[in-house]
Amino acid sequence: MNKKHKAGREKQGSAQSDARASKGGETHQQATGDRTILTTNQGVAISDNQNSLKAGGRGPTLLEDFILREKITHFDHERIPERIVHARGSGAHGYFQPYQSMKHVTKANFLSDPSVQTPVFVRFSTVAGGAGSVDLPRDVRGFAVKFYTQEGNYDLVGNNIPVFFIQDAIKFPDLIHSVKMEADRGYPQAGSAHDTFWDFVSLMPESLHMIMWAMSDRTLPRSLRMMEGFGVNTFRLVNDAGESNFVKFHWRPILGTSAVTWDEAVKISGADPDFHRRDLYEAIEAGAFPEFELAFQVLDQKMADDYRFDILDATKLIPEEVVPLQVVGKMVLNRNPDNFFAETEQVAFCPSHVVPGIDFSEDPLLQGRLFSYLDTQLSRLGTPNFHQIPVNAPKCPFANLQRDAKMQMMVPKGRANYEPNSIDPSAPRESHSYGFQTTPIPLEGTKVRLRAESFADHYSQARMFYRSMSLHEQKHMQKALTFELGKVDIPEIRRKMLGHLDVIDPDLGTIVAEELGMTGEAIRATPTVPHVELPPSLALRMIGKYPPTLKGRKVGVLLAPGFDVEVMQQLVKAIEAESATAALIGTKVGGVQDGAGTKQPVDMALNASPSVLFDAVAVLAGTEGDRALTENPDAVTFLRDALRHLKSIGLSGATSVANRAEVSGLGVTNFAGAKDGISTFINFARGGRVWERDSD
Ligand code: HDD
Repeated sequence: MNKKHKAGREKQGSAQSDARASKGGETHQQATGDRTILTTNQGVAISDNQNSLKAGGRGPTLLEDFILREKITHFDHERIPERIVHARGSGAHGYFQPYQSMKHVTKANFLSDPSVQTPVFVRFSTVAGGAGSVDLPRDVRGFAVKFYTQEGNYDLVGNNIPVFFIQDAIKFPDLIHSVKMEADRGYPQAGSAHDTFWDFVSLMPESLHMIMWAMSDRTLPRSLRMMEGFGVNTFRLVNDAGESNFVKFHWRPILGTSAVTWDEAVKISGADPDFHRRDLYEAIEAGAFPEFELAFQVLDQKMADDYRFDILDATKLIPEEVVPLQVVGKMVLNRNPDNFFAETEQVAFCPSHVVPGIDFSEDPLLQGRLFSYLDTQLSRLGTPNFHQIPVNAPKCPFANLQRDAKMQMMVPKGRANYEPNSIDPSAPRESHSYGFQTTPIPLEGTKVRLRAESFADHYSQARMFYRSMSLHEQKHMQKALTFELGKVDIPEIRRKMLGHLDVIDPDLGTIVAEELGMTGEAIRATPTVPHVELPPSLALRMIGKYPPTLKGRKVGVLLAPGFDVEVMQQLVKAIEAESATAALIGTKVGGVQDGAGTKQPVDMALNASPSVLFDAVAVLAGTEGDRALTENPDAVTFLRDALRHLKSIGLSGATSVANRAEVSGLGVTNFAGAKDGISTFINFARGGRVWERDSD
């Protein structure tokens, strides 16, 4: 053996010496004391995890190396098929607790007793992108909640938008094929701005209402903690007396809703592709637990019959002004997953997971979903035993006579694996009193492939949504449509879309046509039924719906040499008093010298912290530091972008860089100049954006 290589081998081996395995009859647990010894999956202690088994130090690797083969084989199979939709997701544990008993409408135990906390696991997701895609494409967000109730698991698998693109599940594969990366070229990743998606939409007017939502600020959430959630489909609630009502489920974020602008989304995607995942994780780690209130819209059969639209049509919503929301309880997300794969990736949601007291409607989209999710878990997780994975397992006792299948973790005892049986009196039996009872709904009809006429109006609610928006929100929608259609190569598709927009709102159609340079080129769309004028619903807006707050938001404080440390301390205190976070940014991550010459620590470096990552910003500098910032393009862009994105901006000694960036106007506060400068800055920051500055 070559001497040099032998020496190398021994050096590495000696580093492991204290983790050596059993000697002289000791088990490896005994040998290690409190140290965990590395073993194979068969429990055999490993003596060397640095080198594979070779014929000589430089010789070929031997097939006999069962330790190498076990490790590599396991690694080779680490990935499982990603979800066909909603592949990119972030999860959290928490609990749900009702404010009051909802017994009068549902017998579901977890909604009946205000003293009961039900554990939950939540997974937020984007729809179109792969598991490794960025957090901020323009996309719908999934909002799926698994309630581990004492009567079994209940999954509320919703989105952050209350309506859906299609009415019948048979169109789902077409919709998803059209929005995902194109079949031949494999792009774009996680984006709807391409020909196949808009081709599909232009041919499927039922998607237009959802398109209005998708082009609104709802699809660019500032944080997963600041989104509303919706069950989308109509479900039923059933009480002890067997009375059933229809219900729409809503989630309301305690922090209110916030969105980023498209320009911010594009820049954040580069600066921090994990923006949402990080934000959720950090908030929970910091003890700022995200909270959401669950609310119901309950309708009896008569209200449903009288409603202008069919409650079985998932492309329609019921405005809060028509059926008010009843707030039912609160969900608190207070624990991050211990392991991303084991929990967030392996969690399996199915709308068919319901508990007594909750039942389905005949919504044809929901009916298809009841099949699809169970089916997809079989392909993703590979076995009908996916319910045994800890994140999926009920937390109440469960027992039946289903047996075997891949990855069976349980060891059932006895001979009785069928029912009825007389040989095991303790074997599980059905229970008429506790068991799930399907609501008896009389059905009649002819077997047909048909879309009900009551589903035919595709334009009225699309128009209502657009007309309900504030002017700022309408502008964002116009721009989104112009951007998305601008990325469509085939002019015919753009022209068809312009025709639909003309029906939804002629002004919207005109503006988008102008912006595309296609005035007068729309292909007329002819609705099958005339649309109706609906009153606007202000509850559909994001701007102004929730009280202004800085709670849960992040303020970026850029420090340059010579800054006034007292101002910094007062500012940080004021930010924290709002239950917001102050992020200290330095031109160098190693720290920045304050005015007294003391080096102060910072959280992050300017070149990795553009102002798009923050809800408001401040720049604190001494004379030298201010001068240096004027020469630093990152600092100038930091301020310019904050101005462009209508953020509250605070300045202390940073006059030159502010001048260089041409930063002035409402919401730009000089701490030295203004009386109560810091509180003025905070006041503007609470408002989210200084809309008055929107010159556009
Ligand atoms: Fe779906 C996943 C929400 C219609 C088929 N869907 C999935 C997830 C959410 C939704 C949040 C991710 C769950 C997770 O985090 O694991 N889907 C919706 C909503 C819909 C909807 C709100 C309309 C009301 N979905 C829908 C239809 C079908 C599917 C019509 C098929 C007929 N959805 C699936 C799926 C997925 C899924 C393929 C992929 C991964 C999974 O189920 O577990 O089965």
